[in-house]
Amino acid sequence: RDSRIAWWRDARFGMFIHWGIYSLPAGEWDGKNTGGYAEHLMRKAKIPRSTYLELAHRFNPIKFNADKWVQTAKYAGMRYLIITAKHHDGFAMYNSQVSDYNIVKQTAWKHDPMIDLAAACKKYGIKFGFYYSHAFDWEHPDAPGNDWDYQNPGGDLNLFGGRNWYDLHPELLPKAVNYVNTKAIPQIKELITKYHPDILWFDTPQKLPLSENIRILKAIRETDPNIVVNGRLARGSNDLQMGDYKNTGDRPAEFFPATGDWEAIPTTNESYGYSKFDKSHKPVSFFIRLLAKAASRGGNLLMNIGPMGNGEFAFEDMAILKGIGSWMSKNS
Ligand code: JFZ
Repeated sequence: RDSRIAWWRDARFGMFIHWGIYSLPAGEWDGKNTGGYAEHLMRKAKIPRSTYLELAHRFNPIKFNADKWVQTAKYAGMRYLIITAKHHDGFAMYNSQVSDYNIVKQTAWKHDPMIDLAAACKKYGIKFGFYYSHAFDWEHPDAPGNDWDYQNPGGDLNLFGGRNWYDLHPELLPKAVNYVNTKAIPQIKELITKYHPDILWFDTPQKLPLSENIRILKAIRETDPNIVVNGRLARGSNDLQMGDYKNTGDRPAEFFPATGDWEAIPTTNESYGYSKFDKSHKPVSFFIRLLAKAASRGGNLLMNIGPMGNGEFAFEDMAILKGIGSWMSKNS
């Protein structure tokens, strides 16, 4: 583990990117602000899978430029980059052979941005990796989370006892196992073998039983034992996490210190995915202080930005990144 995580310990500062077909409506559905996390649009508005797919048909980020994204991260002093390969909506933002529910098959753009980003990161010496929502998947009929198209556990309705559905209703377990076997594990293996990521980032593990999370970790280690894995792969709370390091903080712009290797994930405003309504961006000085605090306590900062549906970084995010970058060039 020490040799696996060495680069990550040195890196200190990374860019987190939440980008998906939800970036296009940018928090708006039926003329209303869905509020909170814009990447949760489908769940918040209870959008049927077939309607949600229409967003993909319209997704055409012609302004996307991998070199620009990575150069901006580099200028800000960031040394690793993690982007959503699949968020909770279940939509693969890369060319997946495992599922047709992907950016190349379903969008007007028909392009795989992860090939470009992996290449750009290599070119600029930035470590590269993926966020993959292994537990929550609102597309797959057997996965936890979607209780509007399906009667699946783990969603908002308190179906099957809510949070601990797998303890109360073990008869539902085979469905989740089927999702993990047919989508999650094959896609994770596909991401590893196709793009050779340095790090994989998982989330909301409490939606699956620990046994499934462990099976996923085993599959990763068997495919490539050198990949760094974050703590949210298994178990939700801060004390009980698996993987190579812990994640802290339950509110986007905050963190609390932990012991050992840890990482906080502040976002520039209060949403991870781009929201046209959320203008609560923190000033540059906030992030510079946070960076110093994290470094002094032995942690990493993975700062999130939400690019827009056209493929460009939002103006507010650019201003923050440039501000951090100019401070970096004066002070290091
Ligand atoms: C999750 C996601 O649901 C969200 O969309 C985003 O990707 C974020 C990085 O992770 O949200 C969380 C997960 C865990 C906590 C809070 C929000 N937590 O531990 O309090």
